[in-house]
Amino acid sequence: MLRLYLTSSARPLVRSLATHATSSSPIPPVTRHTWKKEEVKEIYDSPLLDLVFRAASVHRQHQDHSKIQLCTLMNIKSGGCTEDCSYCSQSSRYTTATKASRLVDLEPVLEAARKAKENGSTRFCMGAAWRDLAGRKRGFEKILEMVRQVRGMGMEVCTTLGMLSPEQARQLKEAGLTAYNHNLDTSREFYPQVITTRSYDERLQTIDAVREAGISVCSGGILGLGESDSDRVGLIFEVANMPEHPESFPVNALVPIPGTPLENNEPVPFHALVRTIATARIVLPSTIIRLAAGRNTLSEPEQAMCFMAGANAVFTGEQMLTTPCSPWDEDKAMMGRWGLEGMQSFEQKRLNEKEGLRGEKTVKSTETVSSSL
Ligand code: SAM
Ligand code: DTB
Ligand code: SF4
Repeated sequence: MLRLYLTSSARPLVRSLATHATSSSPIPPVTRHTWKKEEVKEIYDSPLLDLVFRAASVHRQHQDHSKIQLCTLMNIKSGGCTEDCSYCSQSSRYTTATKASRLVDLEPVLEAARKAKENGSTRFCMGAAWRDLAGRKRGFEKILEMVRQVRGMGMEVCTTLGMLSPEQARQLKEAGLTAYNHNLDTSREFYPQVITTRSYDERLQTIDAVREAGISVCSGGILGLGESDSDRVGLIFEVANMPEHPESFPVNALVPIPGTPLENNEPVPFHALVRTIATARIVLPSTIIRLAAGRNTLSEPEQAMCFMAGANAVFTGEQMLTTPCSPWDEDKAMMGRWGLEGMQSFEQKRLNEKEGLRGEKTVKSTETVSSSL
């Protein structure tokens, strides 16, 4: 597949992709689910500008590259988590500035979701610092109500609550959950150096339960953990061979948290972030690639390069979970400068099909966004 683009016999294809915006491409969009690790590595290792060019071409062939999905996060249950994820401010194993809290009430959640919608976000994601939902029957019922009500506002609703059973996934789907975030975080090989309290296969089981319940899967990773290029390739290789590609692939850059084992890690080199995004874009052509944690440390031209390489979603608003987030007004102004617009809710074709919404009117993120977009 890669050689098609790199050998001299592929020149007409490269030209057709380059001019895709103005002519109808003769190449039908293809999504593969069987990738060899060497093939992913060959893409990742290709000359950086060729890689970005190819990713941008694939992006234009499969999706509207002028649209960015705006998602707002809310931490609905902070800290005190029993897991030992070595990057996380919310693990009870480390002494960090994050305090443990109880599950928040419904009203503040609805208020935050309304504010997010008014500011142009079309997805609202609620995170809880839990290993799983065992023994949390009342809390889970409260969360199901949060999901129902936020979905009722016409927003896409996502949660990240730790491990799920198939039955819990089914109940979330019934309540109207659009997507569930559960990251693989890194390659299978490097994973045991980052987390020991939950296995890679347990993560895959939750992802399977989510997919089988008909919920969109949001699963990606985190860079800057001390992993190698081969681990970044390994992460993409894992999701590339899933029976369905995740509808969304978040790429987090480690935000070093004082008190955690990774507090002194060096930032991930920017070229490695771009290579990861571009490779994911090529291998997962219809997936939304989410530029996630750490984005506020990137300059505007760096963010623009990530969008060029195929990133098409961001977290925006007042806060990530415990770390800073780029605010709506800055993001809207930046997007305006680069000719980017907010995605409507349920605009992603695969997600729309999963929700059985084909033809149904979607909610415009721009409805409530300033005309500067
Ligand atoms: N308990 C849920 C779980 O682990 O699935 C909660 C969501 S957890 C905070 C979601 C993801 O955020 C993690 O898998 C990791 O990729 C990312 N993340 C957490 N802390 C981070 C940090 N300090 N820097 C960057 N990304 C981080
Ligand atoms: C994801 O991959 N990144 C988001 C979302 N999914 C839930 C969370 C990032 C958290 C960053 C660290 C913090 O704010 O605590
Ligand atoms: Fe707990 Fe999630 Fe943080 Fe891991 S990433 S310690 S599971 S809150």
